[in-house]
Amino acid sequence: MIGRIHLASLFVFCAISAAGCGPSGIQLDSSNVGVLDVADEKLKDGEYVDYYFYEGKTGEIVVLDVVRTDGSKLDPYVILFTPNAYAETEAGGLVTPIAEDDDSGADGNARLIARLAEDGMYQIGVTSKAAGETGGYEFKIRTPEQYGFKTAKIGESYEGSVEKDDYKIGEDRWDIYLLTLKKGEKVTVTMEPSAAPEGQEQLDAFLQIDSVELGVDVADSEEIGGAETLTIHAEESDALVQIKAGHAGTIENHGPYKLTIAKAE
Ligand SMILES: [Ca+2]
Ligand SMILES: [Ca+2]
Ligand SMILES: [Ca+2]
Repeated sequence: MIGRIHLASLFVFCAISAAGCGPSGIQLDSSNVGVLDVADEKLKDGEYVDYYFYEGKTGEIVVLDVVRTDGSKLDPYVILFTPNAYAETEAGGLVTPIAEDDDSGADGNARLIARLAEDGMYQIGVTSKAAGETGGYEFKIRTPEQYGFKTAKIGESYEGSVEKDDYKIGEDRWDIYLLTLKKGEKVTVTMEPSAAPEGQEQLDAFLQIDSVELGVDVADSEEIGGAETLTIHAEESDALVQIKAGHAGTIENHGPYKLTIAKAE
């Protein structure tokens, strides 16, 4: 989850005197191939960084993927910053990270799922896990639908099944549900195994919350009578929560389940 906080340094887009001048954004699903190298700017802990911009809309959910290219030894890391901050950075100020990710993609690659809270030009830092890393990468912004992620609502239940062709992270398969919470809302998420098909063992359910924004409190998942349950509390602000419904053992242990999202006190 949120591992560390970076403060981006000054980034000059155009002459200070050029009024109204700002960065131009990249498009959804466009391929942005780049290299982190010694000529790049550095974050304060010494990681090289390339900055990109995306014109986002209020409530939009985006998936940011940074994948190392063939032959690259980079351990990709991605940071999403507050929108419309470039004017402050031109004046020597600092921009604030909203969310960041190291390894949510496959094979150590970075994948961040975020909800954009306001209209604006968002700044994104493509960087590395450790200081001084160099190498090639491809950066893309996509919609959750492009990955088959489902949108969940409070008070609803969903029948699903963890299967071998589900979304893969390492050796684990997941069904991904995206839930938007308003500030102060608290929910209990329960994943209950359903009766297994004839001749198949019942799923050993596993529940995880990932890629949450700052200010969201998540209790550890606990098993109660075969069902996994956990509580999420959006303490400080509206928040996007990524609910991952998966399997506890190997993927040989797959099967159907029911996921319920209930309002908690
Ligand atoms: Ca670069
Ligand atoms: Ca990484
Ligand atoms: Ca599934």
